[in-house]
Amino acid sequence: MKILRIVIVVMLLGAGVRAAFGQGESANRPATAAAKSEAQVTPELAILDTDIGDDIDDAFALGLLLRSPEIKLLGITVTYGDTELRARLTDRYLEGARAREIPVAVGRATPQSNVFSQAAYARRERAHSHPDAVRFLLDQINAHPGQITLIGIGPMVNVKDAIARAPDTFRKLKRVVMMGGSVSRGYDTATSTNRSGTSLAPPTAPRRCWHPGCRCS
Ligand SMILES: [Ca+2]
Repeated sequence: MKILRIVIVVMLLGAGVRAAFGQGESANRPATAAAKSEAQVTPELAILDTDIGDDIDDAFALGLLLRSPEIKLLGITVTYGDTELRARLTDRYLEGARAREIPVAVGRATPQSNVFSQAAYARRERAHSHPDAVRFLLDQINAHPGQITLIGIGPMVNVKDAIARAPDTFRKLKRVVMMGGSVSRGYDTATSTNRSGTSLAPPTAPRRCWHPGCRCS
């Protein structure tokens, strides 16, 4: 029943986002006069790195981003577990929100210790190929140096891989905003509590974000 309730919430969220966009316009293409006025403010460029599909919070975060005219979402990179299935879920979500033009890139698959609770929702989207998340992220950073905010709300697998592949490029991000969990203490001791889902990846990725040259919060 819990899974069913979460599925219903996701469907309602998608319907709500669709209704909010009304005339088939995405947040990046506002339709009303008031929205056009808001759009005159140059939006912040952002990329969302997410493990959407488990708890509902990432779906809410994506909905908020799509409804925020002050942010231009350049793309979404999915991370952790069955990433291809997460990408299909994201495609279906964006279709419901009439924002399918936003690119979805897929990170490498990893072992998954929690339940992919929205897998049934994701499987209703047809399977097709997606660009590589790390390549997409680095290409976007090079195309917009010093302008992109990376919002990390999933385990830092893609972040870790991007730093390992091209650390100098990664430092060209404007900033990184993430749910980093316990960065310095980690979760390996008996006294550690309150594990953040984002910290399921080794803590080395968030720690590296704090290196000189990376503005991280
Ligand atoms: Ca998450």
